[in-house]
Amino acid sequence: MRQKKQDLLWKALDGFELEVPSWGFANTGTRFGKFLQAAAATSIEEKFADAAQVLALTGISPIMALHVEWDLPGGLADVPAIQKLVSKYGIQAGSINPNLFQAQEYKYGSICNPDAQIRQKALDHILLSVEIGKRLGSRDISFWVADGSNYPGTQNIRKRIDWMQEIFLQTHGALANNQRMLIEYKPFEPAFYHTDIADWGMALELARGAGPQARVLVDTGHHYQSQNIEQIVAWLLQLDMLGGFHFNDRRYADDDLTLGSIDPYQVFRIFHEILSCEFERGAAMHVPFMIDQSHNLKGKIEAMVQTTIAAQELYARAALVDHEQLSRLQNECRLVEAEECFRAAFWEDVRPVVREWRLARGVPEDPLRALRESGYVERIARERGAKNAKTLASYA
Ligand code: PSV
Ligand code: MN
Repeated sequence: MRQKKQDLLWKALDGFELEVPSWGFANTGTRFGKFLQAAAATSIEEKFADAAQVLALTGISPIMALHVEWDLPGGLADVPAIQKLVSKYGIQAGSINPNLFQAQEYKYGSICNPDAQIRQKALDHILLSVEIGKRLGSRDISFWVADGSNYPGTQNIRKRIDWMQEIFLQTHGALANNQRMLIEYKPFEPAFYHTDIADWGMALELARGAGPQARVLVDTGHHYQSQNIEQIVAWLLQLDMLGGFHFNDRRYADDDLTLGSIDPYQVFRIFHEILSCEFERGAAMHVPFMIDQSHNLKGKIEAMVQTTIAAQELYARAALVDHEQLSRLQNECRLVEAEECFRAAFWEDVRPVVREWRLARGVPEDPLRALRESGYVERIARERGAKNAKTLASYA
């Protein structure tokens, strides 16, 4: 590989970081059940320990997203313990995820529930999440609103818009200057007739209505079949409304599969949109890349390392696109040459350079092999096995 490409790759690799989800280390699964893993984390400390292990192996995932209900069930009282874990394990607290879907009261919705008292309960939880974010120095509050309905005519969609808008306004009002709120969308599931925030247009409108610190979050699994996700990304970038990603892959719906396992070219195309925007603006976009996967069959830590590697390699490949040349070819409508210029980067094998980069940065050149050889998973499986057998009934 020529020197210019090498330099491009090293620069890209140095600037690439991922946030891992705390829930990806615990015994989560599908709504039909879960296959228990003896090595799954059973406490917030174990989640931090696992995240630290992934960081030691990959060097690029120093942040972990937290889910309030699962990771801070005691609310603000749990903040000091989290702060201790942050310094003990060298993993920062990442985005804070309020839980608006688990309580029994949310059967007919949380922030869109027709019952004002239930909406208030949801708002109280959101405001608690904002406060937790402030105390932990986490910038982003990340909203996944599972609200919706299953049958036509059973809910007033427009009233529910008003209720959401009102709550997002109040949330925005509680944010510190350095905090942001990210609004995720999802076309269906758990609701099957209508989802209150079903697509990026609705999320965008809600974010704009909430205030200047609100943005849209793109979860790659939350799209219709064959939807052009990179086009959505391009629009959000152009409007300065892209707040971040939840990475995973899908074949049929929100399958939570390993990033790039089904369509690596799509991940490349998404990264390209970001990098091309950075090239044109001459400035880094600082888009947070978070993983949102829950593995029922693969080993949790192994899958997290595999995802991290996949993201890193696809990002590196996207960084090889020659933006100047591509832009010239696009302007002159030289279609085949433009497409080949684009695809050439996708087909480039960056793995040897990534391995060199890892060694130079003090991490194993093959993180998956290093994980296997470390015996870490076997050790924690011995330590946690009995506890996991007991926690079959709990979700995280
Ligand atoms: C459920 O679809 C989900 O995967 C959403 O994407 C959230 O971001 C995540 O769970 C955590 O609440
Ligand atoms: Mn998500």
